[in-house]
Amino acid sequence: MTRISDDDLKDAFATRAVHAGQQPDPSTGAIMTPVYQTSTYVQQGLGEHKGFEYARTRNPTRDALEKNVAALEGGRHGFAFASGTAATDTVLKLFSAGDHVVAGENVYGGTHRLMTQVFGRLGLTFTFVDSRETDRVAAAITPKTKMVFVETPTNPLMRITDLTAVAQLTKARGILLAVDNTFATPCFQRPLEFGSDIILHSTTKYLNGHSDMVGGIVVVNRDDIAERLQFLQNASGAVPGPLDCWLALRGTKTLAIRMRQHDANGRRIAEWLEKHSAVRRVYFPGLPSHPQHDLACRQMSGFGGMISIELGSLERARAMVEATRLFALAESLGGVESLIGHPASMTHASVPKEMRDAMGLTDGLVRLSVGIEDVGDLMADLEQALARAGK
Ligand code: P1T
Repeated sequence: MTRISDDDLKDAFATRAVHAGQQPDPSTGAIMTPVYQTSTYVQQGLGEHKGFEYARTRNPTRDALEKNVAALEGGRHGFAFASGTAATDTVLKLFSAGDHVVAGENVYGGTHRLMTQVFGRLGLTFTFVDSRETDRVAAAITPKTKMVFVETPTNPLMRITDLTAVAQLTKARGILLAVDNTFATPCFQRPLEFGSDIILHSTTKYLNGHSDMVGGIVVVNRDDIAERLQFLQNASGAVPGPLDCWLALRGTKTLAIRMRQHDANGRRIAEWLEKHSAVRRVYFPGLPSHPQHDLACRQMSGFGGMISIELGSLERARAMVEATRLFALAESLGGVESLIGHPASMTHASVPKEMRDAMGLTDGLVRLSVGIEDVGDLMADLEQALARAGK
């Protein structure tokens, strides 16, 4: 199992981002971990090898990424997957038919679909709750519950779960707390420090940061969960290729500096949008007007570039997303380039409409992934697009 060393955990975040899990290549001294583009490894004799037998089971480029992200989260073990969805899929395979999971109602649409339309058919049961209210999480737990699964902040309504309070609840009941940390990244929030057990990421997003691969990762501290995840990673086989691992690893090296810029741009744009007469409501945990701003400040050290805005109607949302010039209309988030999306018809189309409406995930909601471009240019682009959307 790829367990990271104490040395990888002792440095500050930005140093870990560049160095943790990285060794010069033993055969050449190459400072960057090579793309070990191989499916298998020659063995010296029966049962004699260098720790690598077959690339579904282990690959040195993947090892380097797993150790790096584990260190960023302050965890001991990392397991990389072919997508964020494959990471979630593998976590759900820790459980068996009849087991119950309490999940935040505002998880990514694909996560909701995986839970209800794949694992639901296989006998896992799910209760979706508004995890802003710890009491609702507590009330949903039954003797069959094995895990609480939340995103915080959520995609796209930017709801915050109180990680300390929910971890107290799960620990007291001997069940697991899994946190999808894709939006905050370990740069701004490290859920293991608040008592969570399992951290998930779509590395497709901020960790890679350049919108040039799809991947996922799971980080844990507990050896028993790590052993089971390692078994599932190999047994189910949804592993990433070495080039995608390499791209994610190149991305994490600049995570600290990129997140600073996403955060600076995000705050400026959220404050400006809040005062804009064409915008009905802004969802951004960094705004003092966000109803959970104090909680966000307690468990996050920055807020990044994800902002959602309510425009009041599908027509206005459509007009805006079709009018931007720098913000590209696209699924996904977390890259250096700014994106704009319409959650109800894009990322969350697989969530039933009644559930979307009840949560406030309306047809008038527009989501921004603010990149690291010049903030003045981004604001000018949004200004002209909002003008096209009318009042
Ligand atoms: O797309 P994939 O790498 O499989 O990751 C799924 C996923 C998991 N968790 C969160 C919080 C996510 O946002 C995602 C993917 N989200 C998008 C594609 C999106 O545009 O929101």
